[in-house]
Amino acid sequence: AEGLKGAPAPFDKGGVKVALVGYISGGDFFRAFDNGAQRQASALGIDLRVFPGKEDAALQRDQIQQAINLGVKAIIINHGQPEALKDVVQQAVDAGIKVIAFDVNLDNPKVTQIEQSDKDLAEAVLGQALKDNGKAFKAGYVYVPGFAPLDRRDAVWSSVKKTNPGIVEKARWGTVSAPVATSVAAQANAALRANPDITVVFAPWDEFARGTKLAATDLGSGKKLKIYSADVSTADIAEIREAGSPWVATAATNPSVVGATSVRAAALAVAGANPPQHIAIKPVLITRAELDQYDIKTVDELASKLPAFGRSDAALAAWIPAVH
Ligand code: SR1
Repeated sequence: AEGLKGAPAPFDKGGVKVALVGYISGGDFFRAFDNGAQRQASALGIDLRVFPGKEDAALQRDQIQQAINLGVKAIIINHGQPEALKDVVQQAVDAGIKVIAFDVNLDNPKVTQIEQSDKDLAEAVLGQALKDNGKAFKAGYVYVPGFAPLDRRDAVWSSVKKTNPGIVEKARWGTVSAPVATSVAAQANAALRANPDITVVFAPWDEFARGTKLAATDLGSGKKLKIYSADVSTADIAEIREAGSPWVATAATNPSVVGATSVRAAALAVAGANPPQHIAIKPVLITRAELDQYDIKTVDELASKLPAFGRSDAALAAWIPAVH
């Protein structure tokens, strides 16, 4: 293994084992997160062991156990069900392993928690929805409780409805069953058919938005509907910019930046440099109008146009090579 010149132990010798244990298997967000994590790990000479999730809490516990047995120095946990993980995470902590949790609240003072400032994210995109549609409209909402980012975004949706009693939530749907977009499309089809007066849908995961768009297009109701989401990928940008697309705005971080930041936080912890206990990566608002105005076709072009989207200043150190 190649060591990293000028880096603190154990990175000076290289081959530091770190595990990345996921919960959700599909979708652009999680693919890009893993790519960013892998790029940052390679730059640090980390031997990253990736355990893909299958939306199976028992499997995820087992994978954390496997990572402990492998002798990893750190474990990054990407989503999951807190109650199924807390004791096995405590075992890792007791074994001296550093734990970084992205979007799953493990409620453990020894664990660094990372999130995408979900409150800001939901406020930004719902602010755009109010700007576009006024303060009174019939809405659809896509939600699955029990996932930290969705619950934080849900708190903002509840508060926006409370402040604007003219917003009426006519239907609610959502599932994390893979493939998510296809499963959501079937639900959205029924909900939109039963509630033809819905004009706005808040779909705060890009897979939710993609499924809802699919249903609206099938029903021919795309023209009178506007979809507001979270997340962005190159495929999402194409869907948002498609002629007549109902998907008009999203608020997002760059998921590969979030993956890279998670690995940097793990590296700092392993080097004894104590990363902050809570790291929040700031999202940006992305509207179809702006994508069209600057003719942005890819996530890389978005990062060049909006530097705040292309990087995070969290968990940096002089010895950690930057990845873009
Ligand atoms: C089921 S949770 C899905 C969300 O996780 C990440 O936070 C992404 O932003 C996605 O929206």
